[in-house]
Amino acid sequence: MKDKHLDAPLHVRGESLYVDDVAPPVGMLHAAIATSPVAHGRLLSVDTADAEAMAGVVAAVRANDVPGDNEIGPVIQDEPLLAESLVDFMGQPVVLIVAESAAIARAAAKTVVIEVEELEPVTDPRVAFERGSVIGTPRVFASGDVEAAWDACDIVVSGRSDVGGQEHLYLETQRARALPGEEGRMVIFSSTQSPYAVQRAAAGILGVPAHLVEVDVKRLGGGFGGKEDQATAWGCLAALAAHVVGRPVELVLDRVDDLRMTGKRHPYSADWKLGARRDGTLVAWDVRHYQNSGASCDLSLAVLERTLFHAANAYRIPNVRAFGAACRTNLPPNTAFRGFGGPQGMFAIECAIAKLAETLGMSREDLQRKNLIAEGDTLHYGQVTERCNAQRTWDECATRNEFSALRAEAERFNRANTDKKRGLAMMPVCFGIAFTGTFLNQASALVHAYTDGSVSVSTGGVEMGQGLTTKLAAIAARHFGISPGRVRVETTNTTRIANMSPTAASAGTDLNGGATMLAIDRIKAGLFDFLARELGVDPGSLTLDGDAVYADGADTGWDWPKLVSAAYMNRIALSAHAFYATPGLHFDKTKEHGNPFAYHVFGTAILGVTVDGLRGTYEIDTARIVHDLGRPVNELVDLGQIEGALGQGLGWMTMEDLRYDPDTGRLLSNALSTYKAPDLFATPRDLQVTLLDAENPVGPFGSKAVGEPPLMYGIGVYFALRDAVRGFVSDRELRFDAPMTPERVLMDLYADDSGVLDSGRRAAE
Ligand code: MTE
Ligand code: LUZ
Ligand code: MOS
Repeated sequence: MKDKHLDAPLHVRGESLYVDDVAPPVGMLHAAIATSPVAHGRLLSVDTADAEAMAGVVAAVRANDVPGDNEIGPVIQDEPLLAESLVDFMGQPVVLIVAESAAIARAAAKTVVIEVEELEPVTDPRVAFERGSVIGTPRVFASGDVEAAWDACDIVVSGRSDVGGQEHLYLETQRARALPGEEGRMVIFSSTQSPYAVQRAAAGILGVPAHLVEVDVKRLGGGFGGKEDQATAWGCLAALAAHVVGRPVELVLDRVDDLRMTGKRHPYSADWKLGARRDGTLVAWDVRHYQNSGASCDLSLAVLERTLFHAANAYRIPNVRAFGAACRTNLPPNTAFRGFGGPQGMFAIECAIAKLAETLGMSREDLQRKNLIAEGDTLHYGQVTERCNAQRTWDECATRNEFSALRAEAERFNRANTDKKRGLAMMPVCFGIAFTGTFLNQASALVHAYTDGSVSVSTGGVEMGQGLTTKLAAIAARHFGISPGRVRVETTNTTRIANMSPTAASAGTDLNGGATMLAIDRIKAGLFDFLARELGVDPGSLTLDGDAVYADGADTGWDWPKLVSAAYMNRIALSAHAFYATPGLHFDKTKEHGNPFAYHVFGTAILGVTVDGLRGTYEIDTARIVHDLGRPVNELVDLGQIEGALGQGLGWMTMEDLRYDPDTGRLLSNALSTYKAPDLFATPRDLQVTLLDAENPVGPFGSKAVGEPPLMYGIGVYFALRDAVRGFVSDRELRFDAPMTPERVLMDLYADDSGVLDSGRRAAE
């Protein structure tokens, strides 16, 4: 199906409603936050007298106003909602000011005087690790015997790679609105990927049972992982304020506050060793990942786990040892971001492969192709690949796009030009689909058919722009056998769906689509039993297609509206709730082996760039992708996901330069003037996506998840840039340090080891 995203007309006309577009309830107040001025310290005093004296200020809320537990950590309880005695990152919430307008609240928050005794902040994960500042315990995923394998290698390369964080930059900044009701009820409208996380945390903060808190989500103006867990604090703060003042309260972060107060993609530093035989066959991979987790756990341990799952990307390596440590630093807690640690894991192995190729004098592509996983290979965490399309997507990508011709053309260009050089890279991706925390792979749906034939579907899935609503409506219509216009997907609400998992891990369609189909099965079974009695046929002979009911393929004269209204008159249920749990998943954390994923998504991209050797600037000319989506539920929506993910991935690898002051922990890239995000002009002009002809028996209607995997094609851009830089300086040692900003390119071309630029240097080489 190629239908448009259901929200597209609303977005274009500006009619889509977000949290604060709904008319405010009578008496609603606004909140703003006073935050820690330092990255690490002890609170000495907090003076809110000036703020409270301002006209229009209603309350100043502190940690001791929390009626329940002042604690919102999702995995480890290490995160206070409002700071009590210690502050662990700059921008950490300390006081909540509630006022008649957002402008007054913000102005008042600025007058709060927070006195601290400063403690030394740590911003570097390696320093944190040396000092034993580690969250949880380090994990090691291993297969074979790495130590014993080095002897079997003809060549071993080692090195270090560093990769930066990334700002989510959702268009809609974090926000929530809380409405107190009777008997302690609190209704929260939140921009969250995880309504249940907000409900659970807010109930804990308010000290009430979860059933007193209702969370409702219509849609998000983007989440990208940044609202998988980190929408919770703002929902809780709005609820706390509403509880204290007994009136509705809205909390909206402006862009600058959102940038400095929220966590981002985790920066990683890695040490590695890769061993191979002379012909390029990989033998052993040893990698140590130091994750910059920020000040509290948040989702860091789950992110780290996925880094270790994807530590070998799509390559067959018989001996693997992947170590990972979540290193606690004094930065805002880093969090989920599209790919969830997978991209950082893949970046390190791709760096090692680049170095090995250079050392062997082999092309990077030959080395990659030679070692791609195949059907039936056992991955280093014990899962055996099924319907493995790694080699298929690679070969189709290389052949269809005539990679060798592209290579020859780039070489011709590079011989003819001295100031500009072209670079190429291929990037294979193998990404596991399922939450790595097995218990999260569950979902429910509540489906109603009304007597007029219209249908309402509620699930725990959140629409964040990815088109989940569009795909769920299509799945429901198709599974019923009714026309798509009859189906409406409702808001995501904790009273209709309990204990929902976040919409994340790219699994939104699989999980919520799976539950929706089960609920529809129940309704249809009841309807067909009823109709079979009416018609005197076997219920198994009945089918619905395009609103018409058939018996053994022959028209019965019954259609959908007639069926539901007749069923209603005969007291047949027209509603059903169903529960779905992804089958076949298990993982043994004591052995770090198991079957964590329902399946893998495969694909390969060719990336091409042109670098200007005088300016360090570049253009991303080409992205040609062959991607495995199975049989997409909505091809147009999924193509949008692939293109958007690529854009986000190449931004991370090239221009998005997230910087904190290493000494003070202050965010330096704290506005869109200092943090550059890709726009349309960064999109490759030659962008071609081809879908692999493949089927996925375990996805809805044969489809595969789409959201995250294509982000990792962006990693190929880094290696295409490196390839182009190699065209200028063929045998200089180059660092592995992403993002490859134009500044970094210039450093690679002209700087000596101490970082001093020398314009004569390149000419001399
Ligand atoms: N696409 C849009 N437009 N906006 C988003 O916030 N989030 C991404 C991806 N695509 C996102 C998006 C992330 S991080 C994930 S995990 C998936 O969508 C989540 O949705 P799904 O599970 O329904 O694919
Ligand atoms: N969230 C999570 C995720 O809790 N577990 C995961 O495995 C995951 N993967 C991707 C994105 N979010
Ligand atoms: Mo996406 S990082 O799973 O929200």
